[in-house]
Amino acid sequence: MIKLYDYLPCPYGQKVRIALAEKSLNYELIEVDVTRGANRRPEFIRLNPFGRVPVLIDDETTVYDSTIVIEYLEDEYPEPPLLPALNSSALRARARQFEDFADTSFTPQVGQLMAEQAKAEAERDPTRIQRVQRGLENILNYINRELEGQEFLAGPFSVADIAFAPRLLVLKEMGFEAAFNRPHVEGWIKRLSERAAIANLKGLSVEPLPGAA
Ligand SMILES: N[C@@H](CCC(=O)N[C@@H](CS)C(=O)NCC(=O)O)C(=O)O
Repeated sequence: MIKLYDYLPCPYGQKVRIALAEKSLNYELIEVDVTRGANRRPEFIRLNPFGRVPVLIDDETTVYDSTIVIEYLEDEYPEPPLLPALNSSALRARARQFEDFADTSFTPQVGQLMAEQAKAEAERDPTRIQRVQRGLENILNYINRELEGQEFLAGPFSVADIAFAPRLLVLKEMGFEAAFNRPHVEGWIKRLSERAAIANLKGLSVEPLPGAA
């Protein structure tokens, strides 16, 4: 039986839950409230010494970090695949690059915007907000160009798309229209939202989170 230690609003945990749903894998969810420090308890640090969700346990195997967890799932439960075919090395590299870009640039920047918006208006840093908004505009313009003539970012639906989905889906709620004047992004968001694994995703929220989120 698979166990997933996660906090529902965490975009990295959401990546893993999308992958589990795409692969129709059942699991037990154990909630770790990172906003209340539950991830700092010794019993959780024993699972992940870095004290971060998500952590997946599959029988004797404990894996943390969303990218590595999804790679583990891909190795252990290859169907349906979430990376391009084994003989498409270039496309596989492209999918991994987009996943890394989403994890280390897009998702944290949306997180910074959430952190600013959660503050009282007088305490917000307008320069930071402007810088982050410009950064997000640049990312979305780039993605729009990369999606021209493509359904998904790296061939068939893959980890590249999964990694963007969690934060892409909350941007509108934050008053930031990702699809605004970007027809390829608009079609992509629509295609992503129609997938059951994404449509049924729990925990979409604009709550700022500790860590890289
Ligand atoms: N690179 C990690 C990032 C995970 C992460 O940042 N998780 C956040 C919640 S979204 C967390 O556990 N934060 C708690 C902390 O850093 O204290 C992954 O992809 O799994």
